[in-house]
Amino acid sequence: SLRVPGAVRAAAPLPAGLRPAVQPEPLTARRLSSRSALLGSPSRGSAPGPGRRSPPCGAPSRCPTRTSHGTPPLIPKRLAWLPIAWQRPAGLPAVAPDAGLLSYSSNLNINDVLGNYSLTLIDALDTLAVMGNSSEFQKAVKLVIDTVSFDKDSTVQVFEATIRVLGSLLSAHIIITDAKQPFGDMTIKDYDNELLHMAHDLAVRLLPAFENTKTGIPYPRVNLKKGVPPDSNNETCTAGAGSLLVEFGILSRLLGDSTFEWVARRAVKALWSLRSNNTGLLGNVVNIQTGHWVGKQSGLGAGSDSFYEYLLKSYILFGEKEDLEMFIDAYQNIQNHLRRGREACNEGEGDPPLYVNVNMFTGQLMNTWIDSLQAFFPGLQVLIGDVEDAICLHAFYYAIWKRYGALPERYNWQLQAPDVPFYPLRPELVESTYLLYQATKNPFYLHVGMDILQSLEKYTKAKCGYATLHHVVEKTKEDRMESFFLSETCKYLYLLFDEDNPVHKSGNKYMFTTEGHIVSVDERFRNSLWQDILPGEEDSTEKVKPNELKAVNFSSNCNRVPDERRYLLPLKSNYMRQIDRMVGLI
Ligand code: DMJ
Repeated sequence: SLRVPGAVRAAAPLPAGLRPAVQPEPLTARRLSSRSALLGSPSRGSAPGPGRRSPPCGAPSRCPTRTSHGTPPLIPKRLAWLPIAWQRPAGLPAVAPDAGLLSYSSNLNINDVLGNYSLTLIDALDTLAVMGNSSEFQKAVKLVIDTVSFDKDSTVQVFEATIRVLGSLLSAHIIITDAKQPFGDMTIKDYDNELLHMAHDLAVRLLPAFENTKTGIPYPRVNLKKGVPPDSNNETCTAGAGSLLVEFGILSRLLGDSTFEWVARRAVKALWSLRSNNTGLLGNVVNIQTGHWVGKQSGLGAGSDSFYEYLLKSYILFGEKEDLEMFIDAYQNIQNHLRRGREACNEGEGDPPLYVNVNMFTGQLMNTWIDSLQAFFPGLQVLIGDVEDAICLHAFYYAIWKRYGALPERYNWQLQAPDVPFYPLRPELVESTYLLYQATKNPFYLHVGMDILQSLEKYTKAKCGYATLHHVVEKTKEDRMESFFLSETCKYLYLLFDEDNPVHKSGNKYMFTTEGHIVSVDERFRNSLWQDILPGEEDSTEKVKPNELKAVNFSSNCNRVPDERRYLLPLKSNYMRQIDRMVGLI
């Protein structure tokens, strides 16, 4: 049963069976040659530092991101709620620009996600393309090319810089250079691969994070000018260190330089080698020098989420068999140890299926909360074809949304109350809603999307944008709008209702990065020029064909939801009511 007595159980001591840390190959001069060239440049200008050390990413993120540029796009009528988010002048807060904002240097609500590099402008680029707004896309790209520099004395999180900035630059570059131009004319006059060069420049500045680490797992933060800060934290989270492969792999394959894919892949393998012998699970925070797990919690939310996502997405994009094998193994271990509740989503007795947080070594429950980040998982399940199970988990999160008009960062399913009550405009529930709609075409998911849209309008709309909810019960606002609101939340909502979007046309095959950036699933990403970074010489060239996925022993596949169910509730009403009762809705 999901209802367990007591609150948080103590974590188990480190078991003897912990696998030893891998000893990575050192980075060679060849691999780092481009880095030295770029990092050798003298310092120019400086940005105020964050003024504090941020916690490792296993903790619920309080990382704020201000909208740093305001570029109003032309928005179709049905999404007329959107432009306000772009109307914010550079650097102004979302709630009230004149409401006594602390200066950047003393405001503890500003940290190392920002980077002082026009984060929101960059993160939103492909949203403009997906909306078919070529004039604003072109204007925004030019603004990025003309004004953004990474030669800054800014200490940034490697993960956030990778998924939000590197990923967006690569996505926009792919859109600009696409011969088919499916979103309308997104070409840039006299484009000379500037965004790719910028992506390269940024990635080279992130490379020091992968040096001087005994495990090969990267440091969580680097200074873009000076490399890893001397007082750097040796602890990092699994998701932060192990979800770099999609962006780094694309960059390597576009440039024909294995460096980036090599370091990202080495980090994934190092983390993978540290999984528990007993359960096969990974923890959420690890020491990059000793390989010891500092956070032994294994779950699907903060600190872990995108690690699993990128095992599958790396495989989809690059076709490397080892990525799929790791994903299948991980998925199985998740089912075995994290999943609680009845066996089937839509039949049988018992509590609804839920994925809980357990001790990675024992599989025992560690606490009774789930976090809002975990709402991405049904979307990943859709991708692997486990639609039936996805329906159930999504329904649980939607019930929480219905109760609060938002998702609390952490929800305690035993206490039926938020443990951490803020909502920073996260996209995960919308993302899963969109992907479930694509898989089932059940109008229920349009209804969910409309419900979410209306809550966003009602509770988060502010004078100069959309604001983080400080407290989902009290509906108080915070002075921050995360960049993923435009890159993900708005994009997925738009796509949910835009049936004819080029993203949905069968001739175009796109995959979303973990930050919601579209990248085309393209032959050129399947052909690497190197084999030395891939496993066992023989295996290295082995690609799994997409139809081989069927052989995997999952309980369902994409066609599992039969047509006759399309206009029924995806989950039987008695099960829906059961979930509503569990979250205190009825
Ligand atoms: C995004 O930056 C990415 O989706 C990341 O993987 C985790 N979640 C945030 C948004 O919630």
